[in-house]
Amino acid sequence: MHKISLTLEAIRKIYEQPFIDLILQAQNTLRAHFTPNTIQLSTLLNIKMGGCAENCGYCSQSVHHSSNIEPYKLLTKAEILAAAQKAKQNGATRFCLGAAWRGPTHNQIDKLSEIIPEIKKLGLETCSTLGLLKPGQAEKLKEAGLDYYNHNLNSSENHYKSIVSTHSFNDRLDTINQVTEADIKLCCGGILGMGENEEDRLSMLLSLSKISPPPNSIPINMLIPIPGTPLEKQPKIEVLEFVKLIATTRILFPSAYVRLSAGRDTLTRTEEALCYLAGANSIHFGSEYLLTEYTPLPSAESDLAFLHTLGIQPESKQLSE
Ligand code: SAM
Ligand code: DTB
Ligand code: SF4
Repeated sequence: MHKISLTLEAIRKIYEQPFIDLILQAQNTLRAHFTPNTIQLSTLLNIKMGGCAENCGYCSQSVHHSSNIEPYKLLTKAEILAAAQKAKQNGATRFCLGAAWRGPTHNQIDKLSEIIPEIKKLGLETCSTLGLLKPGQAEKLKEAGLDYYNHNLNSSENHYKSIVSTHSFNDRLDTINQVTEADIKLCCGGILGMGENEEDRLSMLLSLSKISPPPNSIPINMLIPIPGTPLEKQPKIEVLEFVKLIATTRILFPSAYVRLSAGRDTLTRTEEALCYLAGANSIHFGSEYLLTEYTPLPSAESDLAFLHTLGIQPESKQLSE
């Protein structure tokens, strides 16, 4: 089938329509592709904290910045599996391993290849976010049974240059290509609120749409300005702009999970509900924080109670009924 390629103007037309029209279109799009009132719950585990050689301006785990985190080395298989078991008990369906690496070594890929099948045996989907991949590594992860690889574009190509200098937007696209060529499903999104303008945000969506096949999972993060990083003083993005970007993402990627990612704890529960109305259907859930203590999450109990109030069912419950 001939695929019509999107343009920035077409994306802007979606984004700039009246707010209520945008939200309605997004919610209708969601309903045409997913069961209404369901949400995916994904639990994150930071398997290696801090000491990263890259200089991403948003990240507390970079050696170039002076954030206050306590680094640790790669967790053991037993530690990782214990966290996966807890995630399963809490009701998560996906478990994502994050590591503060520029990219993994072959030895680290081998270690993770032993752990991934064990996580799958628990009945969880597996995801990992390990940084830039070297040739052959995506294939190895695929052989181990990895379902998803997270590697974000994070911003527009133009703005990304002013946020990171130790790797390029093209380096990220190269890893993304390796992931899709190895037939691993792609989780790829970005961060809003890093000083980019509206055009940068829409251009990031355009870049996402050019990936073939497009991401199955799209995390939309709100920048958490972390003390000690170059972006520590960035003002918070307007929540309505964030919501509009979620809705636009939903419309452009109808069958992808759109994840309300970093920054959820900075929203009121009412603002969070607006994100679900705008088509977000996935959250990080069930751990104390995302990757570092700078990004706390509500407790699993509090999240489940809130979703219950909205009549939104976790996907896992749906599946088991
Ligand atoms: N090192 C790997 C990489 O950069 O791809 C994986 C871990 S990295 C911490 C995963 C993602 O976390 C980044 O791509 C970025 O989108 C997000 N992230 C990091 N710091 C953040 C912050 N302060 N606020 C919002 N998102 C952040
Ligand atoms: C993604 O897009 N967001 C998650 C996940 N992928 C790995 C991580 C957000 C990290 C927030 C920074 C922190 O925890 O310090
Ligand atoms: Fe942080 Fe990942 Fe950048 Fe390393 S590569 S500084 S862990 S965002």
